[in-house]
Amino acid sequence: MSFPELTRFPENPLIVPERVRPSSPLLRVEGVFNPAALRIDGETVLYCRVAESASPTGPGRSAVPIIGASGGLELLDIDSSKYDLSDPRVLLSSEGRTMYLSSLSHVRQARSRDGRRFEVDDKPCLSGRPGDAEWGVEDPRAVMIEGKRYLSYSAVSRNGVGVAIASGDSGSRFERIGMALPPTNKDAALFPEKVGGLYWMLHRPCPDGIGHPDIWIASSPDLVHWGAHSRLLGGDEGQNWEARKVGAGAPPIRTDAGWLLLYHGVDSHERYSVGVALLDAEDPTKILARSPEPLLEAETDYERRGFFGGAVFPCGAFLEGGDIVMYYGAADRSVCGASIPLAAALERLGR
Ligand code: MAN
Repeated sequence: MSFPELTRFPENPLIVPERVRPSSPLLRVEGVFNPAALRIDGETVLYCRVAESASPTGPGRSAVPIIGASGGLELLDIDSSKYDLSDPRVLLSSEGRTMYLSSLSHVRQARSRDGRRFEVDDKPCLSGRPGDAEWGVEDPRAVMIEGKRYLSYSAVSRNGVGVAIASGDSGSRFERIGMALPPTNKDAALFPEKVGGLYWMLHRPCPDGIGHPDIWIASSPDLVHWGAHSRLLGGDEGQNWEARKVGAGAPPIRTDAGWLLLYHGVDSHERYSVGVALLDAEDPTKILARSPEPLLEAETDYERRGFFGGAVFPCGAFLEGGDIVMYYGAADRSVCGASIPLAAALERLGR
């Protein structure tokens, strides 16, 4: 059950696929979800993941959209009878390996004065590129550092999923800085300010074999070179709702009690929930508290049904008038919002 102190916006879902213009006439928008969020000059700015798919070319075939070698859209004509299609997100081999994604994602800006009614840009502000992001860019998290906007995101290609960082001055266009962490790694969230003279980032390696998909933390002198990696928070040390894996959600929020972290936890049935923890203000490698119960679970119809039902996935949050305002993806289909008084969240963490 979600925290009773949490309020979902009555306007949810705030942005749905039908409201988003496809980036090409050959594509259909399947989902607009997992949004990064910033509050800038009285405006709420979201950077949403937009996932698009192409119509099959015939029976038993799939058209897989990718970024081609020239940087433009390319549709791969695939014999889908050779693959396991039980997960709508991917085409799996008989050994359970992801061979293709069923959709291609980019990032799109949406803006609002009241945080509820959004105008969605017609064009992407960040797209995949040949090489390390030919299968798209996913799940951005945004911070404003020294007046510049930064996105950390998953760059996906046939060579794996890595963590890349891009920056932008205006917000309608981001330029890639580089691949911060090579595959397999995702769910990266930058801290919004330096701590102890360094930049910090949460990330989620995906070990194969030994180890678990846990949240790790790293620091950098320049946002390019990352080191001093250490494991921070493991799902297997938590409760059932997060036992399978955890990943950073929104960039940490500075509070008087420490860094407040919203993260996602996944259970053995692939249900995604939102958890909350508190990190030390001066040393973010230390966990001060962690709630045994999830802050938000998929309970409403728009969270339980969609492209991938049963997933609530936070990528952006900020403080506003004593409340934590959180934006999250629901069922890999829509953008939703919720808020909770900061005092109530801290009380749940024993502060
Ligand atoms: C992945 C994530 C998200 C997505 C969830 C649920 O692990 O990268 O993109 O929302 O799965 O499908």
